Amino acid sequence: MILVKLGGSVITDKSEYRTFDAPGVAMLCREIKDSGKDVIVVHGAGSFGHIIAKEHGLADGYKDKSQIPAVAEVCRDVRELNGMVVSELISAGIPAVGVPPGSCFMMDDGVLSLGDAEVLRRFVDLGIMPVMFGDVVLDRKQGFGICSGDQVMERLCDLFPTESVVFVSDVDGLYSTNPKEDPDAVMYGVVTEDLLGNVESAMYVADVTGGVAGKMRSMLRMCAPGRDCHMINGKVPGRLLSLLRGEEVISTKAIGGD
Ligand code: IP8
Repeated sequence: MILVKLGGSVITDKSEYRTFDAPGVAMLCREIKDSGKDVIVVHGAGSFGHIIAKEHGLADGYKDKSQIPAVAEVCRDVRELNGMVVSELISAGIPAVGVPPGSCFMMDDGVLSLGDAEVLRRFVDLGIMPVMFGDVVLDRKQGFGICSGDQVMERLCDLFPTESVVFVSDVDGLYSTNPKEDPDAVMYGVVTEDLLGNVESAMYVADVTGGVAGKMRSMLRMCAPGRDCHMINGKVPGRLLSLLRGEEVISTKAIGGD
């Protein structure tokens, strides 16, 4: 199994509330189909989740009743986003069904638990891709919390034999600083725990689920013998397809877990 996370930056415009990049997502779905590989897609929330979640402090859990309408709005928005991603997958010829983590699973103090995930396994056994995403998830300790698609990826790795993990972003890989603002930003071909520890403080974009450094930590946790973990640019036509075919592409490869 190959797990592909379509990041919020590649499927939405993160700066504009609820803007979906339909042509971009259609291209990525076709590339997944053309690869012929067994893939499960997870996606981020982008501007369908982070903007309202940040305004109302949803990542900190339940504080007071004023947050509740925002919880419902984010749940509605990320489900609509999921519907659009699933539509593009189906149009590309991939049978897919949305499985909202917040409607099916729980968190314990910020940690998502999928249990035995019979539903996910049975969809996969039928040849249907279950598509989960970053969501508001009920939390036994904090009332609710924000579960990132990255955390969903980590749980899926435990459930399915996973040969490869791909994070699809809107930049070529991991940079020392924001490459869109800093012409001197340096891209790393490889990331390890040590490197991340050294460069993390200079890193950019703090969204409600921890930004780039959080994503890298998640990738490093998923590293295991016999499993490749890459971050690539999904805005470049053909890059995801090449990586899925096992070709060399521009990427940041996470190394750890041995
Ligand atoms: O975009 C965030 O998920 P992510 C989920 O995968 C929400 O980090 C609702 C902001």
